[in-house]
Amino acid sequence: MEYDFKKIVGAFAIDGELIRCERYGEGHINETYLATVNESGKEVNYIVQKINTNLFRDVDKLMNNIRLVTEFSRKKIAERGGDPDRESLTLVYTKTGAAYIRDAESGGCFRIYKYITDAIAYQVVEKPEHFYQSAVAFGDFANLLAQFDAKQLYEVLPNFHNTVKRFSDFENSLNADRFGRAKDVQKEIDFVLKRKEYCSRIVDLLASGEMPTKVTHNDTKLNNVMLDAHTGKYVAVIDLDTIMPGSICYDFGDSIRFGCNPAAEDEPDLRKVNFSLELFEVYVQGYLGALEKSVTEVEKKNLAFGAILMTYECGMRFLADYLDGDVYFRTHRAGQNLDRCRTQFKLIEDMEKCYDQMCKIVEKY
Ligand code: ADP
Ligand code: GN1
Ligand code: MG
Repeated sequence: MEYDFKKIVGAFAIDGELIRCERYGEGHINETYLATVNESGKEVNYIVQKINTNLFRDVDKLMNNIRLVTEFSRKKIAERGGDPDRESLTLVYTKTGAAYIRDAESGGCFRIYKYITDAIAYQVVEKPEHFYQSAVAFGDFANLLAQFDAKQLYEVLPNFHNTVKRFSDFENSLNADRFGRAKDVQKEIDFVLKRKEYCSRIVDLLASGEMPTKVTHNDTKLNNVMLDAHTGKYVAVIDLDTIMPGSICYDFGDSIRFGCNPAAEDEPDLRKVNFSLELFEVYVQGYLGALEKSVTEVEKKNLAFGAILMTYECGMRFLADYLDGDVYFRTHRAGQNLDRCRTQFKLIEDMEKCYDQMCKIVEKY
């Protein structure tokens, strides 16, 4: 084991002996482990995460956000007769009541969540029903937090979906070209530059107040929702690091970006990467159905555009990271960020072609 997990898990309010602790999941940001503990003869699982402190500089404030949001949603879930341990992320606090520990040996920051049992986080949509369930999950999550006072939240990653800022970050990576990679990816660079006008549309609507700023999840990938292993129904929304003020067009768009593609996010064979209008409709139905009347006209008018914008932003971030030498998104092989960027651009081309149809579908619901 890379870290002394016996000691780390031992610092939390868990009454048992650690049996094993192994790498788990496919997140790009934190290091996730599945810990199995013997609690009076019973094997109980926990999710242990080493928090990415390169990115999350102020861990106290990050964890305070997560504490506030999970405690709020747990209360709401209990009030409506649900099971908070399963339907919400649940922090296990340390023996002294803290939300995380800083391990003296490695300097790493670790947190522990209760393991959501009998549930799966899918990497690609295997059945339309799963995607529908994820839409209902994120819609329901937004409803749950509708009364949560956003002012309590610390903006963990300022400008996270500020596409104007993202574009200028991209330009900086391009100008620096630290690894001399730009010359090999001119086609992808041009793809980004040609679409600069996309960047300011939602940023401006939020700034002028025409579009409401709401508490949003900001990382609404399919693999950030747990679905019941038997029924396929949604269980919980996870990965709460990026809960911040934002637009529902971002949350909606990010789900579409990831879920309406039957191939993996890093699929090297672009023939397998296609935007599915059928899945788009499935998501719209689930999401708008769950949100009901809380969606404004301006939001509705920009949902389809949000899908293109979030795909553009993500592709641009993957490309910038490729130019930077793969320092942000975890990679397992050379060229992975470039493959990720290319899948996003293929999806954008597809979406641009059927944009009118996407808008019509949104209008329908
Ligand atoms: P990252 O920020 O790196 O994406 P996540 O918090 O999304 O990390 O966790 C990575 C994966 O670990 C998820 O996709 C899911 O498969 C699994 N996971 C995370 N939290 C839980 C939990 N409480 N119960 C069960 N599985 C979990
Ligand atoms: C990262 O942590 P994860 O894997 O759920 C990233 C998202 C990207 C996504 C692309 C904090 O999400 O913004 O859309 O990868 N999270 C952060 O797959 O940057
Ligand atoms: Mg995740």
